[in-house]
Amino acid sequence: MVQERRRNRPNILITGTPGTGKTTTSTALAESTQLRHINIGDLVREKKLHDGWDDELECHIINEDLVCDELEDLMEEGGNIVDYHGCDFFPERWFDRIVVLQTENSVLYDRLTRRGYSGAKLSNNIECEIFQVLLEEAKESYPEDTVVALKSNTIEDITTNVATLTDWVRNWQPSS
Ligand code: DAT
Repeated sequence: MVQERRRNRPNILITGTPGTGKTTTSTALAESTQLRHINIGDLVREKKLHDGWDDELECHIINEDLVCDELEDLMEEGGNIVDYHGCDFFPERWFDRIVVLQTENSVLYDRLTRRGYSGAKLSNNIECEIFQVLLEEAKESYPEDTVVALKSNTIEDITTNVATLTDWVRNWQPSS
């Protein structure tokens, strides 16, 4: 059995389809709470925690075990905002809050097109959002009362979400 250890600051996972605003939201939240922002995509590239490049999906093939090993000590310490478009391979015990960002299809389409996505990469991501893949994945992987879905269509949504999450961080207390 894995022994529960107490952390003094919470760990938050910000997830959602690419383009829903995870990095923008995490950056602003890290600034307002002084928590540490960990962008998994950047970490995988910087520390080469992957098994090469997937030509079809046009992304690195993430090595989930290496990522989890890399993060274990930091997560145990607490005070992290993890930013990634997947959530089912992290240990459940790591997170106190799982935030799933959601964006209307037409808005997301424009954002991803502007980012240079096209063809299968674009349609896969739009489908991922239509079918609420990340919300389902989060609900299957974590206790339901720790998962929250937040709209991320406009800049005002980001401001509201960051304010709500900042309040939550300030009020968070370690479980006894
Ligand atoms: P992600 O990290 O989920 O891939 P991002 O934070 O990089 O997303 O945002 C992608 C682009 O969309 C970026 O140019 C900022 C913009 N954006 C994200 N969320 C937004 C929102 N709620 N309102 C307006 N623009 C947003």
